[in-house]
Amino acid sequence: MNNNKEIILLKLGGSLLTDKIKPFSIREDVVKKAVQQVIDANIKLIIIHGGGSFGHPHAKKYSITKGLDQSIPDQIFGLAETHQSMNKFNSYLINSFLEKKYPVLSIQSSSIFIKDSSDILTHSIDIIETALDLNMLPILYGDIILDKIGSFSIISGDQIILELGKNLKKYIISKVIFTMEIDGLYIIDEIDPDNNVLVEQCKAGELDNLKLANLGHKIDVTGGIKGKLEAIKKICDLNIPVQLINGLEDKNIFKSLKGQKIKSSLIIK
Ligand code: IP8
Repeated sequence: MNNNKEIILLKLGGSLLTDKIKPFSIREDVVKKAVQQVIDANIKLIIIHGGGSFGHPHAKKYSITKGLDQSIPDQIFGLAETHQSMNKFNSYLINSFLEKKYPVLSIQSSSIFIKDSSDILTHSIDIIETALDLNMLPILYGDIILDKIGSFSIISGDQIILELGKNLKKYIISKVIFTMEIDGLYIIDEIDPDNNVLVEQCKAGELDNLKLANLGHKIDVTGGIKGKLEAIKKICDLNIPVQLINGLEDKNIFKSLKGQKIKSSLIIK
């Protein structure tokens, strides 16, 4: 690893690493390839992964995003179960790195972030930065988040990225990479509406006016592509470019981490 203060945040999408249609199923080959590419790139970064088929089914069943609701049977148990399910998924990823003798540190988002009404607070950025100083790769994940008003919700991987963008002090984020199952943002071709065109680059301010192609969706308690675009706009507001890439394409993650050209969507301020 290099020792400068620039880092990349890499979001490994839950729908990439798991089969979102089949609860609690890891796409082992995809995880293996992603891990190898991160190791090969050997740069300073933070990984944030989504919930996929581990987080979303429990969160949906117990309406965790809506907060405390006494009318939902066993909701607090469901809260605990949602967290533990994510923990299990995260452990799989952590072990995949450790098996390759690569130093990673699992950081539980529910232990370092808390909600104070609508604001998300953290006092634990030092832990992440100290791990980076030690050349450890911190891995965070979408999780439950407790709320000081005596409630709770879900913190998505995208929200975590935004909080890191706002709070990291010693490290400068040069880019955020979102890995997905498609090459980036697709819009409907004006002339041929049956055709979809990849947006190779655009400004965050233009996102609202794009006629996005409907490429289907799977259960997602944190807002799917709409929620993602809102997070991307806020990340770009911090002057951090966002690249959307296809994590299934051979060596894409490696190339993106190394700044090599690939088919993708780049969104800038
Ligand atoms: O997949 C959601 O994280 P995301 C995490 O990044 C849970 O939206 C627990 C559903």
